Amino acid sequence: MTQQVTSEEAVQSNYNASNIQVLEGLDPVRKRPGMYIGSTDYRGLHHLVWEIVDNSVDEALAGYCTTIKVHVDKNNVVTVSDDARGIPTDIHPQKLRPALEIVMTVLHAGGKFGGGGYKVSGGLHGVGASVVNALSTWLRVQVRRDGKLYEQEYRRGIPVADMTVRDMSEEEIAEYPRGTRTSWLADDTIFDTLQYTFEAMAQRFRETCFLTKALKIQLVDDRNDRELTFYFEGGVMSFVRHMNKTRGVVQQKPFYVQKKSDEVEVEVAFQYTEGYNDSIHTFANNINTVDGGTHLTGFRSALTRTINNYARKNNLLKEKDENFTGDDVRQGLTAIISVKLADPQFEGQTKAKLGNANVKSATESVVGDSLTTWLEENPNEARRIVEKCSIAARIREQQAKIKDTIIRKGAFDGLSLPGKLADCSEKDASRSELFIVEGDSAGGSAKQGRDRRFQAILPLRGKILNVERAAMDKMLANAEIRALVTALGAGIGDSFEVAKLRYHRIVIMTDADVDGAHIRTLLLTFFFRNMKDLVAGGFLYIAQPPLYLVKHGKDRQYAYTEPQRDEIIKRMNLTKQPEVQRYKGLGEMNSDQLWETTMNPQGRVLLQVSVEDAASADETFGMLMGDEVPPRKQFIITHSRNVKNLDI
Ligand code: 0RA
Repeated sequence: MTQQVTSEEAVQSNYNASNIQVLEGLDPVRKRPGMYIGSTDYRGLHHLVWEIVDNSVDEALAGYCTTIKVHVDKNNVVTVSDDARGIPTDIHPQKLRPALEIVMTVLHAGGKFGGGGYKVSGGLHGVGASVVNALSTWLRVQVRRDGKLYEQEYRRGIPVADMTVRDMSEEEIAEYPRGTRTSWLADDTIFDTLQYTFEAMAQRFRETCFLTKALKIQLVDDRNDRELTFYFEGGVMSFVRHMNKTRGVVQQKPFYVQKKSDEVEVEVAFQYTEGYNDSIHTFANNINTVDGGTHLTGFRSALTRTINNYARKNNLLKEKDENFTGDDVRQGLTAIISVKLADPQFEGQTKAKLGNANVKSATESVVGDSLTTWLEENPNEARRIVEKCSIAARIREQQAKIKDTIIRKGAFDGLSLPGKLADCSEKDASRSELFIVEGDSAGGSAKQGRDRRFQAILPLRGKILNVERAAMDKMLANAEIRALVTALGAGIGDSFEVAKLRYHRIVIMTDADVDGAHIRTLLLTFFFRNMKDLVAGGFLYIAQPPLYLVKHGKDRQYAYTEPQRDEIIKRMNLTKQPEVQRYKGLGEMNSDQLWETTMNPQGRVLLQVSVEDAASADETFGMLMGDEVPPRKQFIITHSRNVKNLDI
């Protein structure tokens, strides 16, 4: 006997009213599926499976589910069944419909029934079964609990009829007593393809089972008679072994810990390989946090600290030796860091970075404590790990030396002058100037406007420099910087020789905007770090293009500051309103104006950059490279001196 279950109101008002409501509810999903599942290609199609399976995995995380079965039939109908508590079927007190129907037909209804545990939020995760329902030609959901079988079917998200309930037979109870079973056919008017990929599903479920220790997932594919079952007693330790299957390992047995600290469940495994790269994967509530976050930070700091402590204590690092760096201890490391917590905060553009601050200390203390003990208890493994770190440290030191020698030997010697340098005809360096100009267009104006007898122009593409802003060592590989070093002709680093400089006035000429300031800062830093004597010798200058042009009839005057502009206007015999032009970039000036205002030694303003001593310069530039603006401004004011009308 099948019985229709609805509230009295729902029975009285027939199905139409609620149909309309449902239609409105899931309409946005069918209109813009990409917003809910990312795309409508094969990835979006698989997202439907992840969505339904993840709901069952949530039950496993809460301790109510041991087995999930995923079945794909010959017609691309997917069935996911679990042995969990079953989606609630009782009547929702406000909506007066069965909870099951609400879960399946109302957007984001899932969380409202959440029985605590480690529910996730944000991103594309947990958009709910209703999204799958909306994007399916048909879907059937069945809940078995307490000897009863509840069922409802939908077409494109709309119920075909009210939920039914009946008693199960003895056989049915014996076969499948408890849980939720969902079958659906994805809508081929929405998706480009209905072809599920066995490998993609296997990979996803394998990973899910690594991360959910007690969970078994069975994957059955009727299309090609394939079947796989995943279950890993070792949790993330099995994950690490799996990743290292094809790698040579330094450690026999992976390090493993699972422990709760400050309401955060921390599970970590790692194993060193013979390789040189690290392979560290992090998860929060089973979500792959590809951009890392607080769990990764906590792990890294515990690893570095604990290995250094162990090596010192056991005299494997001698007094004269420096500590291992983070890079040293991570070389060849394969690691899984998995945390579970009640309210994960996902940050960043792709919401793939864990932000909860307490997770750092939780991970750090769990890993720090257990690794300290583990190293004591496994002296052979510990010795091999420290040896591996020592090799990494030695390689690092040697590479630094090699780099140094290459630079000293003059990697830049013998290179012909860069193609984009517009050199001057003067050969006497003391009479020659080099303008380093931001951008090709400003470079063009400067080339036209200059006095080619003694002024050379080197245009640099600013963007490229800007990207490399953080990494000084990378700058040496940068084509723009190499051009600069060759143009100057005096070497770099320890081998830099002022006597070889091809120009005695090196002028940085950038736009008066934020980008220009960035590039200027970067170039200043570069010179301080790699050509200190050039700065100390007073060879470096900053051009000062005017900020304003004040026009009044035939009278044209340039102002370099705001007060100067006002002063100029005040002094004019005004017969009408003067016209004030604000220059935003060098490109706004034609070549004659650029010459007249900025490059012509008769009348231009140059700021000479000087440093008291090279040591403090580097420190200052550390600060300059920070994101704070005030110190940067201050530097330029205190360490620059106005040099007007340099005589040539
Ligand atoms: C919240 C509460 C309860 C069960 C579920 C969620 C649940 C959801 C899904 C989704 C797929 N399989 C599921 N199994 C269970 C039950 C609360 C109770 O009545 O004990």
